[in-house]
Amino acid sequence: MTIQEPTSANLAGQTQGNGEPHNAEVNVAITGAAGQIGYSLLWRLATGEVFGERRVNLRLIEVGEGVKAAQGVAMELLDSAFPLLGQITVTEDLHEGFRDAHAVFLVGAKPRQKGEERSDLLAANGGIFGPQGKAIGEVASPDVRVLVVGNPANTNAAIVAAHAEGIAPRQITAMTRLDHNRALGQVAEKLGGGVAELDRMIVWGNHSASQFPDVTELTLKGKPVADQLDQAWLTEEFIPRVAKRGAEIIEVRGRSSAASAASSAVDHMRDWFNGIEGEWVSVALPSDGSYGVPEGIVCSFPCRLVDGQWEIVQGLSINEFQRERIEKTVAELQEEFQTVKDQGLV
Ligand code: NAX
Repeated sequence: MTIQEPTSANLAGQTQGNGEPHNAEVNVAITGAAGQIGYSLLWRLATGEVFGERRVNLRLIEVGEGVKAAQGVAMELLDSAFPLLGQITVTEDLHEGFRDAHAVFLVGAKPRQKGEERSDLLAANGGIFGPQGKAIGEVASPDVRVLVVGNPANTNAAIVAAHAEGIAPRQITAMTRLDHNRALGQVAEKLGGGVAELDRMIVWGNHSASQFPDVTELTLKGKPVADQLDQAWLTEEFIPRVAKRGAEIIEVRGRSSAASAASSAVDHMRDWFNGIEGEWVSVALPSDGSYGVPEGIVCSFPCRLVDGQWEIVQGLSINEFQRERIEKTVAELQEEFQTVKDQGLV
């Protein structure tokens, strides 16, 4: 299939100051489009929920048997008759998929096989995310926003950042918004409030069991709530539950989280394109050394949006409990980073 060129690609994602987008269409690439997250995500992207009133051209990037399945997904998208849905492209070719892309969701990844070491998994994914990063650098729109969902998401994003020449590190992120949303859900249930009344939740570190969901700065209707949450509940229930929620979902549902993952990916990209006033969300991005996290590793931080770019919230005082938890998850990220460095992937 051919791809229609965008009318004003470089202005995508920018607004006129009144919240209205300049340009009429946006090119969106999704790898792993035939997977279960893709099956939920694509419908949300086609509605206008993320990119507003712009025409959405979807590039569904798949491999192997996934290509035929993605063609079926494309047929269903067509059958949904979305007024804002433009061209749908199904491809295995990274250059075709990423050409002039303004938003990229890297969802497809190689899952860990039985008996496989963590280093094997990192190497296998390096073989996927390195070439994807390179192709993004070569053909995507210069203002492209990239969200890595496929696991191990943080280190996969570090590999993308190392290969995406000409793309600023801050344009490449990994998803910890699902962990953030899971943490909000747990606290809202505990306190009996709505998630919309909560702000300043933080997830630090890796999208893995070592992550640190942190309520130290959390507010409910603008007022701090840490004092209302007892330490035993936080350390024995809340933190492990959020960190291992993925495994809990598999145990109960029989399959991994897909709709909640897609929903969080939508939240991440919608906020990035449209802005969020003053709010904090958790975003994994290449560290600039903030909070002692070594530069280059992709770590989840509290972030807010300033002029369309994620900025790490600065100046938080970190107590001993937080320091210990942050160091633990950062140590895991450093180890992963070192492994892919030794493999020549970053
Ligand atoms: P599925 O196995 O349902 O789908 C994955 C799809 O990716 C398949 O259709 C496969 O053909 C395709 N694929 C594999 N390699 C590819 C490549 N090189 N290029 C393009 N497509 C490729 O998995 P799904 O449940 O959709 O999950 C996708 C990924 O998200 C997994 O790595 C999973 O671990 C990860 N997750 C990350 C989360 C996060 O918060 N960061 C949460 C949800 C999810 O677990």
